[in-house]
Amino acid sequence: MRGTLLKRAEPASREGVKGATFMTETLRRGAMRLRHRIVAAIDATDADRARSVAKALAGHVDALKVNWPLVLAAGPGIVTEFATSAYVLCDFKIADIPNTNRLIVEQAVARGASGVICHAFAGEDSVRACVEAAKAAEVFVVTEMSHPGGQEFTAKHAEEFARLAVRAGAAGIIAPATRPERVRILRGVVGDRLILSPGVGAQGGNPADAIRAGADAVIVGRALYEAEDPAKAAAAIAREIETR
Ligand code: 3DU
Repeated sequence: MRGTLLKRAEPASREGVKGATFMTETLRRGAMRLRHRIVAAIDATDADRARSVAKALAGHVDALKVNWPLVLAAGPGIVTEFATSAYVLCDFKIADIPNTNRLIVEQAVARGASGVICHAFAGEDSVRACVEAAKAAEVFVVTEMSHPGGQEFTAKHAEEFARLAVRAGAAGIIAPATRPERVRILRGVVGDRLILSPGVGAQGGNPADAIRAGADAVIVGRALYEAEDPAKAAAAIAREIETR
């Protein structure tokens, strides 16, 4: 996977789903294509602001990550809305028994998600349930979290979580841009699986350092959706990455 990212198949056209409440089952989701190496976390809780940020970022980022703040504010239809023109990564941090995980992933995918994020600590059966339910959509597994508290528990098990992700057939892992040295170690565990790294900007991580350490893309929230000019902010991050 890694190294051939730009050669991946184009995501299936989503033209046919405009205005639809659910995506049709026949639409095949494609793998994330990493041209800019930026995933935008749209955590704005004003739905109109979220929509305008998403629109401004078109052509500047590779995916839109949607988390509970926006889904609770705007409703799950926002996933379908964004999915008409973007790869939508549903960051629901899924961490339940296998049956509940399956139900959550099925709903996210039916709404248009091309990828979902789950936790590993619920166990391999729970992660496998996500991978099976996702079908053509991609599953990313959280390893070590990027905030200071991520060192209390997740860091101690991050390598195990990464190995579990590989065994379960996940597309990749989430690893902290705030600790590039940990990204480097986790890269050694996951081989060519994708690594997406949150923690850039507001949490203090540097995008170039994360990519240099082995991340395929950085996840950026506040530094984009709170920016006066989100497109300009994304372009500046892309430039930093290019000159790493
Ligand atoms: O700190 P930011 O505003 O750039 O947002 C980071 C996003 O990535 C946010 O949606 C958060 O929930 C998510 N995330 C982490 O920050 C750290 C993790 O370990 C996993 C996900």
